[in-house]
Amino acid sequence: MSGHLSPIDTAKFVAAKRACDYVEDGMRVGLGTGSTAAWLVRCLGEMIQKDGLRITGVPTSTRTAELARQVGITVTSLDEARWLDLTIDGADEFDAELNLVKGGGGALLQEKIVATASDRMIVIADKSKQVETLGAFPLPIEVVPFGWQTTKALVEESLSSLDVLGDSTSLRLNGDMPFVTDEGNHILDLHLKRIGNARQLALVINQIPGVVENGLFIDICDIVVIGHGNGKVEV
Ligand code: ABF
Repeated sequence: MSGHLSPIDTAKFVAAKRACDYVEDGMRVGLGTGSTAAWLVRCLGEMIQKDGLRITGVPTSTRTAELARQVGITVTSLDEARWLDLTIDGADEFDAELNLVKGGGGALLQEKIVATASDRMIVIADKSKQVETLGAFPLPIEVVPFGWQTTKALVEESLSSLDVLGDSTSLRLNGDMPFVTDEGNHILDLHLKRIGNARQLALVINQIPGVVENGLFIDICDIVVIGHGNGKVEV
């Protein structure tokens, strides 16, 4: 399955493969979104085919649901599963406290709900996602379409009192049209450069009417599995 991979794909693949060690027979597993999580889904599919692994997967996006079904994972909804043993997902950034920025793929809302409903969350990532301070990656905020320009203005205004660098936000586009999430919402990307107090920022943003959720995952991730381009893995 891994064939001839570029260093970046090798890093993603080895992280995903290593995270499979945490998956046990009979588990209910949250399946993340993104290219690293796609490697995980393929690896789990192989374990189902080759080793007879039995798991139930709860996907965090329609993309992941489609891939999971293709590789033979039994898929169910979170409402059906209620609580999960484990969620494995990618990230855009993680710091030493295992705080994350997620949502570059636009699936942050389902990702956060699923991860929060899990006994354990494991992030799989290539080394480039590790940062000293969060914020270089634009922070995604999912907002309802109604009045999104007002919501955007309120988000920008709220930043003036916070420990962040930068205050510009942009509406995420899909071609010429606003990007639409699986839940029918839009995404604002906050270009902050540096997030000094991620916990405070997450709380303040989520209090603004029109904001559904933000891409900061605080106290949710338990383990980060880091893949390197040379095939090495750190946990
Ligand atoms: C999901 O996919 C997102 O939360 C994150 O934005 C993205 C990471 O993508 P990739 O694994 O392709 O870098 O995990």
